[in-house]
Amino acid sequence: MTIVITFGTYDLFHIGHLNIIKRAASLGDYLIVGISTDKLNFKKKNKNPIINQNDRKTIIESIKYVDETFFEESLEEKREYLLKYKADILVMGDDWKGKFDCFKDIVKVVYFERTKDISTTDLKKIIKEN
Ligand code: C2G
Repeated sequence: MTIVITFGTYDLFHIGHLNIIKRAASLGDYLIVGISTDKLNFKKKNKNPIINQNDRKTIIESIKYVDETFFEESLEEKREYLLKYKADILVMGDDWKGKFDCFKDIVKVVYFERTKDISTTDLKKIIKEN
């Protein structure tokens, strides 16, 4: 069985998020998604997500391509998560290109091209302007 793992915040869930989840699932038999906690998100981006971590997790675990989810508490623990969940493939969008190459000793690392013309940041801007 090939286990695929991917990570993200998935705030204001949109088609770019769905596309990468679907593509990640297509690489293996079992897809695990690590959801950034609100605290980790604040650390990464200096702001809180609009949707809280429990709701973001509930949304992700309801997607038919997703088999399991967990909270990603810290970026520094990525190696531990990969080992704990026995991942074979790590998938991320290419905004993270190269950043996870250090895990190539334990998993295959795949960066997919981001879906164009959509992001949580853009959505927030559009909502604000309307
Ligand atoms: N994504 C995408 N296309 C978009 C927007 C996002 O392919 N238009 C991908 C990102 O590249 C990422 C995933 O969707 O792989 C989740 O994106 P974010 O929620 O922005 O994730 P991020 O906050 O970058 O968290 O440990 C890694 C981090 O937790 C990733």
